[in-house]
Amino acid sequence: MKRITTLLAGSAIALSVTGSAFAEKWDMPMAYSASNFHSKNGADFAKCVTDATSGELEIVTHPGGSLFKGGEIKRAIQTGQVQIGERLLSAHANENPVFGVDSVPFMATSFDASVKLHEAAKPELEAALEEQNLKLLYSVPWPPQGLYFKKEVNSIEDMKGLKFRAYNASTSRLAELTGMQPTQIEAAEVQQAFSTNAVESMVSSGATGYDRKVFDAGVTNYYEVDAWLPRNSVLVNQEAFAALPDDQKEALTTCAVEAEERGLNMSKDYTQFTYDGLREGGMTVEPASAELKSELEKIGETMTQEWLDSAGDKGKTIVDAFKK
Ligand code: PCA
Repeated sequence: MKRITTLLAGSAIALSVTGSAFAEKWDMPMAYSASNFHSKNGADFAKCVTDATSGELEIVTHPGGSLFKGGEIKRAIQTGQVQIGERLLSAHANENPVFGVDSVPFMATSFDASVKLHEAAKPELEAALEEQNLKLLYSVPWPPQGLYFKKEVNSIEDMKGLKFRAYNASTSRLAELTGMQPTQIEAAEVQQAFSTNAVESMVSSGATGYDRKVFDAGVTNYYEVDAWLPRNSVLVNQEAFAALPDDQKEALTTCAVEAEERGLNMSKDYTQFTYDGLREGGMTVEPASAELKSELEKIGETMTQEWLDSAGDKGKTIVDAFKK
């Protein structure tokens, strides 16, 4: 923020002005820990915008769900309680199945496929967001999803009856189809949930287990499944965006393009880093057994069909573009 001190000519009165009359400060809620790469990338994005506009548009990030919890962030942006924020869009697939496109098991299982699927889905995603007074600024995938347990697990049989932490409808459905009992819990509360035995399992990336130190909460095994790569999306309230001068709009979109690219690379780097971190914490990290993987793939086929049924023509358009 600019501080201009003007000494009025011929008088001893100093007038202190903070920024210009139109300087804006935007608070940007984010749901994940400050040390997570999404949060660091968001802080870099915020600095990029603040610098590019010489502080005329200052963005301040609030990680860890400190301003709004994950589940509240999207609505807060839509209603203008905040102008901008980051959210795991797939948790809103109940509003529009298109939001769940990145969480269909085994549809896109690598970083390259995730980028391709996102490009294929973007027109439909942007249209769905526009209906809700939202604009997509950038989107960054989490590392590939695998399974966490407090015991060794080699097949779906071993998972039956476990209490399972879900983060969206698709992870709840996966639990149902594997005979587990899902409860939706914010990433910020995952360690607590494991340590009190409220849950005994979850599907997530190495990142969230590492960020939340689940090895200190009795979690012993991580199985690499590479089932899908869900995305965090940074969204802006459309009216707030439209009200900005052109140079500030441009700063936001230019910094967003950079953030999307940088975030993708950070996510790739964080994958191995967090597997190593889980091992250092005492956990066993290994690929899922062939049996477990093929059982999960079968469930993936069911869930792909369910998603296609719910997403209708739009879903088909996306999948056709993705498979091209
Ligand atoms: N971490 C987030 C979403 C996907 C991921 O890898 C979570 O577990 O909530």
